[in-house]
Amino acid sequence: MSVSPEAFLSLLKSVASDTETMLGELLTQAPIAGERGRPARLLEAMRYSSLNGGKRIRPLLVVASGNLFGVPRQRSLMAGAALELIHCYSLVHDDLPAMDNDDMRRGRPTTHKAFDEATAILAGDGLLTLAFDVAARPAVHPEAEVRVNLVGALARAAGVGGMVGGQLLDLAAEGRFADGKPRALDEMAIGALQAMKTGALLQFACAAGAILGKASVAERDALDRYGASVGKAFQISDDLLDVEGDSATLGKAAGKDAAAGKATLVGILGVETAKARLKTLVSEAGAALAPFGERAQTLVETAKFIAERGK
Ligand code: GRG
Repeated sequence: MSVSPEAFLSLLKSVASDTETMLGELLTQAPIAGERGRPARLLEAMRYSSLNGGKRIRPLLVVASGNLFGVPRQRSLMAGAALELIHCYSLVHDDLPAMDNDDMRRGRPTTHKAFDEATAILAGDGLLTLAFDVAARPAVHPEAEVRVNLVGALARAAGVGGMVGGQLLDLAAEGRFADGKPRALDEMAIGALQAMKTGALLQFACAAGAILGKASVAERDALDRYGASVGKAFQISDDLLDVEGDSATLGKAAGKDAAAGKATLVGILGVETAKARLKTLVSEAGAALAPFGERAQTLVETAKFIAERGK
């Protein structure tokens, strides 16, 4: 049975709303066991950076991949919330003057603009560390071994060999650590950089359902292949939005990649070829899910949504 676009959007909405509730509950003013206190300004900046915004695509991928293995929704949502905390931290730090220097995100001032740079750095640090606290909680899975697998995979996706490493490669390609002149990367190098910077967290989202559902190696591999295609599709569609989107709809500055001389696949391939590549990636994502048959229809729709999204 296929999932209609309307049913997909309604699921995305419900996951986004449940994620919002869960993040709100995780970010309460009252300290929890083991904490000494939660400074109000820091907590306010963490809430500002993670609530009331975001499509919550990553939690949706955790829920949808978990559904393949009958993972209870609340467990997937908790793992998804941990992942979303890391995603939100990365946006706060990425927007800082030392990185992308952006004033607007999700249609409102970035965290360092709404607060100040030091508070934004600490809010990002707070979100990052809270993510691992959340991922390690028994509410994610009653078995400690499963939680350890999840936490390890999350750390590797987010860290030096994943998102953080990819961010450094991106800044290096802009010439930040040398003469300030952008480096011309070839298609392979761009692909490798993007697989780390944005692909790793998306791929983790798909792996998370398999980890929580104690999937077989073959099932895990299938979701890895799906996640890799979705990660590439996400990046191309993000690059296309930077070229074709307008700042008002995006809720952030458009046209920044070209202005910074950033190497993107859209820049190398051209808009039309990039759009054709996007279509190929969506069908590759669907093909990777073949072992799951009809049960994977939500993930098929998610790949389409990611490729066609307007912001
Ligand atoms: C600072 C360690 C560090 C890493 C930053 C992911 C990243 C690395 C920076 C984000 C910059 C950026 C705009 C990358 C393009 C892909 C991306 C992550 C877009 C935003 O993700 P969405 O569309 O955002 O899921 P929402 O707002 O819906 O959550």
